[in-house]
Amino acid sequence: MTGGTSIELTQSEAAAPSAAPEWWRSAVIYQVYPRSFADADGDRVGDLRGIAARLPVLSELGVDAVWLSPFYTSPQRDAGYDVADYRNVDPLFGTLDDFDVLLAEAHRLGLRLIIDLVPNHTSSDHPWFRAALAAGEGSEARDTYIFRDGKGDNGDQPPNNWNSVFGGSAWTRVNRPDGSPGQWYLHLFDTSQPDLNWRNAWVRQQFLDILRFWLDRGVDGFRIDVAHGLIKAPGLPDYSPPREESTMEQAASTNERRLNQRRRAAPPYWDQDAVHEIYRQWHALLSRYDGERALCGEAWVASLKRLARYVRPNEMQQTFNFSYLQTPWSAPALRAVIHESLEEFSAVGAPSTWVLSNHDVVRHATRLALNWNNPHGDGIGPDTPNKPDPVLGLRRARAATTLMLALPGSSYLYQGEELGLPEDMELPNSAREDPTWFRTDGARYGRDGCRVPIPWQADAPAYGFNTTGASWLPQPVDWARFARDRQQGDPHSTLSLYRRLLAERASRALGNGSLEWLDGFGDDVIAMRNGSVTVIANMSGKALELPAGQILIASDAVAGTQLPPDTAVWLS
Ligand code: TEU
Repeated sequence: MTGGTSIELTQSEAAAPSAAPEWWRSAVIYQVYPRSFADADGDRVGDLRGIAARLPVLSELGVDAVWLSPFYTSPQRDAGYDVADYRNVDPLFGTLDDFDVLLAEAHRLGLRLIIDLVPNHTSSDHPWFRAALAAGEGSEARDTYIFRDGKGDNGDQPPNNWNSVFGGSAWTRVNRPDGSPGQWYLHLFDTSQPDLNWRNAWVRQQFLDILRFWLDRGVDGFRIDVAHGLIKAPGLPDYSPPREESTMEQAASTNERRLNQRRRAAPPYWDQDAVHEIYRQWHALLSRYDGERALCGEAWVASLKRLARYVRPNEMQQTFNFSYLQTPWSAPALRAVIHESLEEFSAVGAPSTWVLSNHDVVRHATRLALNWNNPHGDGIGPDTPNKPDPVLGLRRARAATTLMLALPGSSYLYQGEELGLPEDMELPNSAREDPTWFRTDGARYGRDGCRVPIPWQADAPAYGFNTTGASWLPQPVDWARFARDRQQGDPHSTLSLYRRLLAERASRALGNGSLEWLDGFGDDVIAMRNGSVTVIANMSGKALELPAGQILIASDAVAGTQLPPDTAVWLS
């Protein structure tokens, strides 16, 4: 792919020739995790009024859109991804009026707002699930979820061998009204998150109505939770996960490993072909609204080729690029995933997206310094051996973001990464809330370490998260140095770096640009051009002589023309 052949792939090719490309083709979208952003009422958990008050800060930062993680009515067993009413706001976060104010404020500031839709499962507190339980076996109401008889003489074995993403079986048995044990229901996540039956026409109709409810209120789009999971294979067959990679496979090149991965069949609960029909229907609904409304799918699928199917012309507009997020800090691996992403997404006329952090993964200022495998969702905690070096992590994170924001397409940022926030690796176990921790008896720490409320002011209670000083997850004692007010006036801070990158990216229209690889810098260096900007990222472990040009932005200090290791620059 390098070594002589340079590729030219344009993200805006698929846009209508005369019209400006749609906003979502190039947008930088900032993820707000409402529990941990800003707490206006001081009840330990962030809220919509807190977010509305801080929106000007995001507009100044230079992002184009905000994605809000769930704020709906919910018993909060999975931090709001367990929804009990899709058309209301949980009192923890405020009211529908607060939502309308927040949306109006976003639009006033020129920010788009997309919200999180959770269609794979509801909360077990949802009236639909309550009705299904009450209605009994074989009823229409039961058919809205996935109930099955158990195996074994007394039906006391789960219907199949599927495991929950959070650990343990994916099935829970319920009692009949007379107290005797009855059927089992499927939950790919927590017991409190029963999976809906998406082969049921009534369920589909309900979600069209829910989409309309929020579209009518004026949202610019939706992030679709577990978009790859709605349809399960007929007959719900047992699944045997592929054996662990052999040493030979581990030694294989990144490209070979990628190919091997592709050959593996998806589990019978992920990425079934029949799921796409749902998104075609949603696409048709959104296109009846003005203002370029968009769907972004959260789909953890095996390959970029399978992923691109979710953004074919009549389906979603975007899908998160988790292949990119999961790529280690290695130039050959990053070159391969960037090349493949641009190729696969442009083949279907969609923009590529890029993301380094979110509320489910170890923050990239920590993850990029890992020198061992940390499986997705495991997290890092007090007893984890061989913790990554925070100085190296932050240095690589700044370089990684400098590279990402130069790429054509759309990028996602997760609240706090603009402050260089690391994973909280010392969160006390007694404070944990992620169901992963409980369902695995503490074998996996889970995701709380990336969800700690963010610091605004160095010298205020809860670092300015609220005025009471209490927060739902305790904040580390040494986070004053990451506080936004400390970084504001400091030209070397991570916040200043993000601001400069976003401003330059916008003024040079890099999101709608195209990428050309540059040769001659060696295998361990990423060198590319996007429009008027040359980008060099040094992963080689030694200093590198920069080509001629003026440094526009450097992720860290550059001495003369020597680019230090783990540093990236934009040159003009
Ligand atoms: O995540 C879906 C998903 O598959 C994961 O990334 C999952 O969180 C991870 O594997 C856990 O180890 C979405 C949401 O982003 C996540 O926060 C929710 O918990 C999950 O769906 C269930 O709604």
